[in-house]
Amino acid sequence: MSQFKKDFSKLTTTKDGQLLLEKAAHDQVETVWERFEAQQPHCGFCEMGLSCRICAMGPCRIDPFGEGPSRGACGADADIIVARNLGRMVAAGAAAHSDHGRDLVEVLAKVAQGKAPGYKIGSPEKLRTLAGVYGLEIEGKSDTELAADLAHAMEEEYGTRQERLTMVNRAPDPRLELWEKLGVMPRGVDRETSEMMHRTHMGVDNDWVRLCLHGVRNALSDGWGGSLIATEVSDILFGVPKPTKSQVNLGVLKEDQVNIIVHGHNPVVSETITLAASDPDLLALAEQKGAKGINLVGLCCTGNELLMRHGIPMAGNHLMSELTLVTGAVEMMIVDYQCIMPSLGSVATCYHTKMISTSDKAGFPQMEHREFHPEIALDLARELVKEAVENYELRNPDKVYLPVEPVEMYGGFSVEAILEALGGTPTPLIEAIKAGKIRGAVGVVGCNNPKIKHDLGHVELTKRLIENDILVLDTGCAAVANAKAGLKLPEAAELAGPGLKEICQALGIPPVLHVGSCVDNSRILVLAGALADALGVDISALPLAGAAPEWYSEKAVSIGVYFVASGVYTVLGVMPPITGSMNVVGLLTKGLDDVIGATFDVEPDPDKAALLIRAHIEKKRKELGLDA
Ligand code: CUV
Ligand code: SF4
Repeated sequence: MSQFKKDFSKLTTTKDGQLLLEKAAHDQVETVWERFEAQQPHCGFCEMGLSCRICAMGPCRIDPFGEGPSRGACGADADIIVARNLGRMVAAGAAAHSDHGRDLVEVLAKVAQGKAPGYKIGSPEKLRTLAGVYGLEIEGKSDTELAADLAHAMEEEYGTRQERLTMVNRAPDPRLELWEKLGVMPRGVDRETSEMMHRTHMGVDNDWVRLCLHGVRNALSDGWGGSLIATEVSDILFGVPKPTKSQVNLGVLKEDQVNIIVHGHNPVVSETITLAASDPDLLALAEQKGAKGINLVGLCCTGNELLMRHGIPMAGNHLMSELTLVTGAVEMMIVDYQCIMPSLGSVATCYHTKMISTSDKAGFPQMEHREFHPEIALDLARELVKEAVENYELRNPDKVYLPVEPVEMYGGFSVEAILEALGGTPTPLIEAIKAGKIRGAVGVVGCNNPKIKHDLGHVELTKRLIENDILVLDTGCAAVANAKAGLKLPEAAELAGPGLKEICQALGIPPVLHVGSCVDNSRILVLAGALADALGVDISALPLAGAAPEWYSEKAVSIGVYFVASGVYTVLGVMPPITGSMNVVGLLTKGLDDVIGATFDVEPDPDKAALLIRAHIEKKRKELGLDA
């Protein structure tokens, strides 16, 4: 038995994680931590970004110690190789978010054509707001006519014809001018990703600075493009999130109910499953099978989407996904795409759990593929829920282990909801910041990564920030970590510094606001833009920061880059594979400040990361003359 199996408290801070890891060992289920350990030591060239396998003259690698080769077969040096690798990470991340956005636009178009039963315009108000953003003729148009026009305009955003994305106009004017001046204004969502793949082909862009700048443009096409479209269209179809009570951790699974987990990112699938799970016929069938009900819960970002809009409980974040199955209490897991470990199907074979994949672009070993299309989604959702209910009989009670009670939480803080809590305008927030009651705000975002003790990075950093009167907005797996730690309850204001505590208590909100899924980081951009506009400054002048303490995914790289490119200083908890080029490291951690008004830092220790962020926020306050 390997070393780590003896002390699970070294791997995760969470009680449910530790207890389920023990059960996984007992059930002989292999987890991500075990496979991660088997990968040690990692390849040093790859860790530093110094290996290249872009073409068939390679693979090549550069010797960081200067004794071996300093160039690949084509002549690329360390700077070129590192910048190309980083650029391709941005491209993959931007593609993932933006393709998710496209899928939603397609549903919107089908709703307009009456070809998507089971979907509707959930927020006609937001539809009209967005139609306004795109300058569409609104007068006298029905919702479906407007939806058709908006879907068409958004499809154009993905293409080649535009000189700049329309969505980008929501950024403050000084930012737009800066992007224009630097030549990083995103033109088309797919175009920037496609151009990145082109530029990084052998023999195209071999200027590492230009490659990094295109990385900026590519990431902006995600943050202010694909991701923002994903968020806004989700709101149009499924409603704008409002503060909602919910519960989190493995305790949300119920011993006496049919448990269905939705996992992945796109609410297109999980929303129809939500409808089907409350179907009276299926509830009656569940009762017939001896279950007290149908319990739908979420995992990762599709879970965040449901939590934000319907208060559907959340089983856990990224590193908990295998362990949810180890409870032995899951009748069915339905996945769409992104962050779904290919190991899940094999974990499920130890239990009775049915595993269902649903996206034409995402297949997995040992899962049954049942493809969702808007035309048939509702029928398919009903069929799947029925099969889950029927599977309840096959559950083996001896294998069920649900050792924890769920933690209460609040989610649903869309920008609209935050503004509403403030009385309709950002003014009270700005006043609180000016008065120093709130020193600033930080977006804590991103994944889990076995390189960091599970949830430690998120929770410790968040606690240090709120203690020091810094408001935290979080998304993705960070948001789930903070919720599990009890930080998303109004009572958590007790853990905040005196100023933040006063504000939270007056408004009845937690000091850590759940803003949504990863594509909803675009909500943080929009809010930052609104604050900057209200103060008449650029985003980079605001006492704001971003943090991705436990990031793992290429999507997180794109997020980090568009945060920085939007003027938000960002601290990463995991080092990206760039240390092979001190030029690239220098640009990202220092040089960008002069160019774009923000930089990256890397700091795995959450206490130290909090100090870096606090120093940055105090500096920005001083520059704004706030504490004179
Ligand atoms: Ni999109 S991208 S592990 S599920 S936050 Fe979670 Fe969130 Fe990272 Fe993935
Ligand atoms: Fe090697 Fe250049 Fe080909 Fe990369 S692109 S594999 S460095 S020859």
